[in-house]
Amino acid sequence: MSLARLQLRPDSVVWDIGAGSGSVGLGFGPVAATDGLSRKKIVRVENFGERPVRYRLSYASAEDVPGVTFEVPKRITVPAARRGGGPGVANFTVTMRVSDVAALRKTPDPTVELTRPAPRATAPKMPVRALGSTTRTPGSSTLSTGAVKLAGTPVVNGPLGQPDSVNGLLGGFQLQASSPELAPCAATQRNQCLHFPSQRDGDIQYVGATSTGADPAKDVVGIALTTFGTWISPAYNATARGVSGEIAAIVTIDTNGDGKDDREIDVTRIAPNTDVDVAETYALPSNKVVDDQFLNGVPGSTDSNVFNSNAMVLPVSVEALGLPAGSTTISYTVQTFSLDDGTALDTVGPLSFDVAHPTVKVSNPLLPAAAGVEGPSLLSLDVPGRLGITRDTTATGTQDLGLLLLHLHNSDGDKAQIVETGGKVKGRKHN
Ligand SMILES: [Ca+2]
Ligand SMILES: [Ca+2]
Repeated sequence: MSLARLQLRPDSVVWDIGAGSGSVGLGFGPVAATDGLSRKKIVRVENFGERPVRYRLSYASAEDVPGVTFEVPKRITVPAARRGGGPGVANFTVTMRVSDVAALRKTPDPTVELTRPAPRATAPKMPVRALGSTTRTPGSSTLSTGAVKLAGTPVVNGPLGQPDSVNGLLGGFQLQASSPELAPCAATQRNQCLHFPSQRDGDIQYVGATSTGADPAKDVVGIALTTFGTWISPAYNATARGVSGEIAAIVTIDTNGDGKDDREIDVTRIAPNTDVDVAETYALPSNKVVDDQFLNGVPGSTDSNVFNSNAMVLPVSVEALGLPAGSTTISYTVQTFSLDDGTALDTVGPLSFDVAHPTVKVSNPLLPAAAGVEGPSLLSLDVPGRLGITRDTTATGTQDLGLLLLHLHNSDGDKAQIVETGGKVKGRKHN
């Protein structure tokens, strides 16, 4: 916003965006955009001078955002300071309006790398505190091999795999657990509860798993989780602990059924001061890094809505799991921690998953190579049409609660969808 025709005396006028903050920055934060959506912010201007001042206002962009307009009034007049103290005050409204959702583009932050990270030999591990665990009774769904039909308006803004494009992505998983909402902490309960309402972003809602197969030479397992609240960043950052709204998610895996964890997956940054979030797998107890995979399984050149979300996919290569010969079943536990105060929040598991035989999985179409995925993909494009489903009842003793679909680009609270029966999915909406 620029000022014109203005004779300002030093310190005579104050712009205040927040209540008493003195800030002159104005941001709308992340917005789940739909056509015609608008948001408003009030700017308060205080005049400590003896005369009224008049501003002519206009909006000047520092970085163009196609499909979005910003409106300000043409003029404001701020009255002179009141006699006996107190500034003259005028408020005006800044309106952000999504004028053309199809024109929206994403500009990658310079801290996001667009290519696959190389595994690192050592890395700071997240602190882990033991929690009690919950186990779900294995169940079964009535879904059968075939297809589910997706309907709705897709998010397709530009070619797949281009850094400024946004294409809605979808993941399908064997739903293995549905975790209840945590209650606020009380004097008698300090664990498995919310110390702050913002910790809902670590309150696990659903956990699921899938795989592209069981071949150590090429296949990948994906652990999916959703939470009841929306996180700002999903990754542990050893150099910026305690950033409000950040959570840490870890998955511990017993690969040989002896009751001891052999692998741990952390959601972390590949390096300090970058926003390249990875699922990093360690061998236990050596803590040696054995795998780094992009969070959600796609590189930074394909947007997967990592930040300000409540759904994520933690991939790990089958090779890195180091399964014993002849065995394809793992037992895993998902835990979340709040970085607001370092407390353990929620835990789900142990859950049993057969890497070679997911009871239900999306068979086609999977993301094409243009998305930058090396090898078989865990995700599909979230577009209307048929989504092929393969049902496999070979696995025994694994939690099978249906199909968990993650619509990674849907709006907050609308990303997870449970399909319990075969056939048509009604009321699907993308936004
Ligand atoms: Ca929960
Ligand atoms: Ca073990």
